[in-house]
Amino acid sequence: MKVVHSPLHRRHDGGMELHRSKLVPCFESRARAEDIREALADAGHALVAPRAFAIDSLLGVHDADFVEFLRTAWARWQEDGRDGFMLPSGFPARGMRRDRVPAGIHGAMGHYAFDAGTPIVAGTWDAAMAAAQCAMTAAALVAEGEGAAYALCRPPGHHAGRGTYGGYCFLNNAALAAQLLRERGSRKVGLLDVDYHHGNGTQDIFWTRDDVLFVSIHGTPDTEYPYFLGYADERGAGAGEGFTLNLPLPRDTGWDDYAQALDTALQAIHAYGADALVVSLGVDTFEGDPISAFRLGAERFPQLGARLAALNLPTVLVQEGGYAVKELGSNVAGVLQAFSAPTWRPAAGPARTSAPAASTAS
Ligand code: SP5
Ligand code: ZN
Repeated sequence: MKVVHSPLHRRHDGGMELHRSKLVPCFESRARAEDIREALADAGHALVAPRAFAIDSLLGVHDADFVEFLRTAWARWQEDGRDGFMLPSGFPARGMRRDRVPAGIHGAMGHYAFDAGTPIVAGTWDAAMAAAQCAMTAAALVAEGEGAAYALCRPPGHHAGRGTYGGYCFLNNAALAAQLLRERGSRKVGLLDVDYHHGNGTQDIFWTRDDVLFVSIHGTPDTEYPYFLGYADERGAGAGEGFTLNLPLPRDTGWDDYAQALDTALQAIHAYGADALVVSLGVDTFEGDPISAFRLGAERFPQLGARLAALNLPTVLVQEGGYAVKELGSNVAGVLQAFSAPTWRPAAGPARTSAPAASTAS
């Protein structure tokens, strides 16, 4: 299948994260994307470059002031006489003000960030924008008739909300893919997040919408990052009520229990009547992942891919987490296998039209 990849991810490098009371190099590294790219090229997938989507194409998913913050953050940091990497150290918690953005860069950072593990460096904006373009390009390919496409996004995206960043994520690549599918003829998009961590940003973005069903299988926030979202009682609000489904699982979950949750998730997407699928593909569910605690062996990733492919929907796969660098590429390649089988072809497809979704006749 087509793999959309940009070398610009390399510009996001050199930052540190607060981990167990120490600043350590980010687990989210350049080597991750390099390993995936090599494994997918070896497996015979075709690497393609992203298209040049403009900044405006982010605004269906993100607030304009947030995008402007990300675009200019590094320049403001430098004007403050600083170098290295940017991490916030204060956040507006309960009882403090969130209705105004402090004028200074330190306060502004705390306003938009939600953790001290997501450094901004000189090249972060270029890399995040390239990753967003990879995701939108993969979605455009699927809207134009490809059965499936994979976006090799780095930095990842599913923790980034409408106006917040964290969890190594700046722009929500999977949400941008879903939004583009909607604008190019899809009526109902199923968005399945299988990263080990809850996709709090994606949930935030689609919380009040019924045109994208968000389903997430993840380590329970009772003990796992991002801690403050991802419980089973979060089901959406307003028009979006019932269109968010969280399936949290305890640490040490193995394949049998995982596969049951996966069946529940796939059944929900089928029942919803999705005409396209976006997968937030984190492979940090792997038993060897250094920051996660599920117990899926490498042999489970082809099985995961086969179940995803069995939905028979036009599918955009978007890379999220996965930090066991040595096995990362082969685990991702495993998921993609079923979609590359010569016999696989999605049954239903979004209307192949360039007209906006809203004007598509039923
Ligand atoms: C995209 C993605 O996978 N983001 C994950 C961000 C996680 N960052 C904070 C992790 C803190 C978990 N604590 C580590 C415990 C090690 N046993
Ligand atoms: Zn993750």
